[in-house]
Amino acid sequence: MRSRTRGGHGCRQNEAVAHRAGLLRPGSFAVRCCAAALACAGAAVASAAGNDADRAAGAVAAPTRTLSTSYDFAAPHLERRARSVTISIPGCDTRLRTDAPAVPFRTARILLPPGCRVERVEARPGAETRLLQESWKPDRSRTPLPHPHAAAPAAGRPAGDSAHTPELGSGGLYPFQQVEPASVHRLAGCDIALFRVFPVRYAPADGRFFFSPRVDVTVTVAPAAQPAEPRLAPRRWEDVENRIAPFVDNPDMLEEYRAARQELAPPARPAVDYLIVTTESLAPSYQALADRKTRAGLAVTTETMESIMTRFPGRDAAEKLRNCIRHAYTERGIRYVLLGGDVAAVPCRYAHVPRGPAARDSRLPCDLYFACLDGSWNRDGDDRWGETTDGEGGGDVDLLAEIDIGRAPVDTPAEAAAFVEKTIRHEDREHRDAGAVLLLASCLEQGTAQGGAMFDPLLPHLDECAVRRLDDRPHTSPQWGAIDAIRELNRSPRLVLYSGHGDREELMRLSAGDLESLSNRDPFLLYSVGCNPGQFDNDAFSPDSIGEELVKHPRVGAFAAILNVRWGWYDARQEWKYSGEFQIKFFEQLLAESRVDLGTACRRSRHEMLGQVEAGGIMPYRWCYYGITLFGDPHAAFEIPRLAQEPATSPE
Ligand SMILES: [Ca+2]
Ligand SMILES: [Ca+2]
Ligand SMILES: [Ca+2]
Repeated sequence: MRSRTRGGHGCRQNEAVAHRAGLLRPGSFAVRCCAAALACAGAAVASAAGNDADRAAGAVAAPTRTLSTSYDFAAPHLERRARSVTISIPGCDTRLRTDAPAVPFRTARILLPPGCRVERVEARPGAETRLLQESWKPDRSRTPLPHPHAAAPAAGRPAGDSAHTPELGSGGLYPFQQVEPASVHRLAGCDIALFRVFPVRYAPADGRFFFSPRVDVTVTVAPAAQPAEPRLAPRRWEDVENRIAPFVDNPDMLEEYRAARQELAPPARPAVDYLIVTTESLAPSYQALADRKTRAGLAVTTETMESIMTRFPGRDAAEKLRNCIRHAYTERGIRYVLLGGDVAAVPCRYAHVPRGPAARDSRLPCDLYFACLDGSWNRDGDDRWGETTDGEGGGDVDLLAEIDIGRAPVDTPAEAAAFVEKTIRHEDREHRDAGAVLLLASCLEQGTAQGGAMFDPLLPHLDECAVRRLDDRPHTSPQWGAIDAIRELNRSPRLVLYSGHGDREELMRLSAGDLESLSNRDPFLLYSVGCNPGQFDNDAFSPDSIGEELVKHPRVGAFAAILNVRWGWYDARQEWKYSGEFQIKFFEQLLAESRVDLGTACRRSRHEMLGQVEAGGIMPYRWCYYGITLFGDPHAAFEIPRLAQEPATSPE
């Protein structure tokens, strides 16, 4: 059976629809918004709502209100290992903190009323809690491992990682509470609060597990301080609604935003869908792409960095560029941005995720900065963008993207022309072997860990494809090399996935010199979870990173690639954790509709992972969130052949 209940974007929307119709699909979690609470939430109410005695006595009512939501959970699946039990629930992710019990959770996403903040959140079992298991130990999270090439992870813990001493809540249960706040993020000026809801809790004293098939969550909100800077006022409000409605658990709250929204004056300039940012010297090379997008029905405009530098405010080129994109979003309604140049032409912004003692270890070139347009991403104004307290009011930075973005990592008109030619060829001509998929996997240095294990959760999605593999399994030494990889790539697969170690100059066991042997007749889409092949901020080096070379190679190689700009991450026993989870979500998004844009699939898959993003410790999920980068046209569509099935509901 296809795993369509793992929390895909469309899936959530279906559930919301199912609930409103009174139908709940078996085998998945379900959401119930408390009608009474939401009705009561229609106006600001006192914490003791309706307490006339208090009002009569002149008591000042705290202007709080509550939002209530119920979450139903399918029965847990218990997998016993030698000394422990792994618990999973359809539709839930797993909370991983080193040395703490690995427990399933579901991310609750609550659209806050306009101008409100979270004051507190509470949860209680909505149905009888069951004893699930006795005298067993839960699987404990291991230290996450990076994918550095040919370097076995150092003994001990990486910098920033520390053993998690579980704090026990009432009754000696872990997690401490049944719900915990994760973060608050903003989508086009609307605040969405994320919480982790734990249906299973564990009593370390006697090894008992308790399962709550339903959890009722109550969020109390209060008026927030006026934001330091005005909220984004997007030109296309319908786009915002179409994105938020399937994403949150209480889409009815959009009504309040609709009511509070001021009617904007008619825009002076026509709307634009697709913005190309490049330089004066590269701009002519993108004309063919602009023409192609225009024929596809998009309104396209091009901005040059030379012009942006003189017309937009900002402390540096990256901030000026972001202000240009914000302006194009709010005034002209852009949906896609192509950053049409390598870092020397179109700047990058470094985001900060503390990792090691050297400052350079903690900096990731992060194009997400140009797609998540709420707030400044650097509230304290220092030289570190993207810190976990760099958002509005000291909270997290904005991690909900308003637009879809990709980068063409080109330096010369010839490279830009090669990129455009492959992009158009992919768009105009059906791949001659649409179902051809190549999976490349290498052994990992940590014990018996195998990159190939990362593909196993994906295989149900590839039922209708002709899958070929190069895989070291079950061996723990390389069983294939560059010659084999070139041979398979030259069979012209349409989709190539690589799971294993990489480096700036090595990917799929190929080095830059090997690329001269490529002769694939149709360009492919590449997704790699290995370290560093997308290290595009490398203009001090030549050639570029191997991922960039694959995308800009004339006529052959990839038309688009999704790559790590720095490390990828995995777990020694569950290799598909961390980077692999983002990859799985990406494919779920591709499968959610018949044709999905690559930029859209990247954005949605990130958003699906948002409940995992950490605010402390080693932060592998945040690392992935910042570092996974699309090199290619964000509007390029891609379709995976699949079994006939009922059409999924389109969230946009
Ligand atoms: Ca945002
Ligand atoms: Ca900062
Ligand atoms: Ca570069």
